[in-house]
Amino acid sequence: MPHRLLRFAFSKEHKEPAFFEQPACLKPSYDAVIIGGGGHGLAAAYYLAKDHGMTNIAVLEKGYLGGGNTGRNTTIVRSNYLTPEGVKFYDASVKLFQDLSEDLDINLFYSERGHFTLAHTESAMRTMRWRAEVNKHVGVESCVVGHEEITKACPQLDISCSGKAPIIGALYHAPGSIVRHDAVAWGYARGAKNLGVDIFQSTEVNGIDVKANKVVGVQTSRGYIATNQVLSAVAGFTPRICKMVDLPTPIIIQPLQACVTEPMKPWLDHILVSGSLHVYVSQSSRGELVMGAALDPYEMHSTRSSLEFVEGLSSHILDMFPFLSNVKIVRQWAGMADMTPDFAPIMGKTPIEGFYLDAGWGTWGFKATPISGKSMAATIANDRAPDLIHSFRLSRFEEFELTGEKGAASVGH
Ligand code: FAD
Ligand code: PYC
Repeated sequence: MPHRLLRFAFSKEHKEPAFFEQPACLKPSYDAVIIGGGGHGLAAAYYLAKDHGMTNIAVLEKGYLGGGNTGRNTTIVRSNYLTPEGVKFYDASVKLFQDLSEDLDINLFYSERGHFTLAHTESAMRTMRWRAEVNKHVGVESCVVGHEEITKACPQLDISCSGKAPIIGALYHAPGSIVRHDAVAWGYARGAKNLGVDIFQSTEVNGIDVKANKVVGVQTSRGYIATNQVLSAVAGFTPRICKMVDLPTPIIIQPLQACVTEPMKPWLDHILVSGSLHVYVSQSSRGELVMGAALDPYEMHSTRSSLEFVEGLSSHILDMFPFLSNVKIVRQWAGMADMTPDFAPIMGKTPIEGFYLDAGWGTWGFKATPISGKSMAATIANDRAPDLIHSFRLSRFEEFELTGEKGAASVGH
């Protein structure tokens, strides 16, 4: 073990500089408690303080900030969705992302790359045309391109995919970007803290007290908090938190895996997604290829990653880029994706007064971090959800008004 690490581990005098200090203890009561120190919970805290002047707020994180799906995702930001409601919502997020480094005063390495969703069949091309038309109608830059344009943008790609699944065209979305995911969590955390929000790591919520259908308090591993407003922003842990207030949701948890290669000189400018081969890839600012595949096809509450995943993914990536055969995969991991039946999130008020839900982010929620934070902050401050998230209300499932986004989900399902 490096000497420096040991020195800091055993010494009380040589504290590592902290990005921000944590208060010594919980206050007995807060105006609102946010469960989950991922991007969504932290962004909601930041906008509650910034947009609505609500600062008597606690964010409780059972692990460390960004240690959930926020720090496990493959950082793709885009708004080329299928429904007009989805496109408008994610477009508002892309716009917030474009100025976020400046707003939070932290370099998020926001990098606009252009995003290709590759089509290998005529029926996939039909979906691309559909998405392009909806996107353009709402003012989002997307168009259908032929294989010549894909080859021009990415000459390294074997357009025939080793003869197995020739690419015939793609949906091209110029604003598609990547951004450093953990910095998004840190930036929102520091911003919220500087505005007066209390953030506690290693603090688990074990129970939520409800009296006469109203939230009255939260039991935590650090003690009890009296509060009338609780936001659950816990992604893969949503069913556990909802059980605490007896609230059924249609969410199921499935693992989603990803991996990175050793770093290489920059060669891949764009983000490429293949719906048929169920793989996607981009190159990070460090030079690693960041890659992922389809959801694991079973419910499992675990972040275990498998050999089967890297084998399947590698074989498909090699169909697209045979020259990568000697490149090493250096890390793989998994996150717990909170999947909804219509591939759209669940946001807003619930039948329990004072209990708000920001969930159902499945494989697609990182890109929504800024706008979900802003929308949930408005929902809590006004006790009313903004129109922008009306299509994502929990009650849509009993009203048979689903917001079908399966055709725009990047990874296979
Ligand atoms: P999280 O970041 O998971 O935060 C929730 C937090 O709640 C966790 O830190 C957890 O520890 C905490 N928590 C849970 N229970 C408790 C409790 N009882 N008490 C206190 N704290 C608790 N989306 C995209 O848009 N683009 C992508 O490219 C993309 N790629 C992905 C790749 C992978 C491999 C995975 C797994 C997901 C991907 N996603 C992507 C989805 C995205 O990561 C998530 O939807 C998003 O990060 C959810 O953020 P969050 O803040 O809601 O949840
Ligand atoms: O939503 O763009 C996305 C995405 C890519 C990989 C996982 N999710």
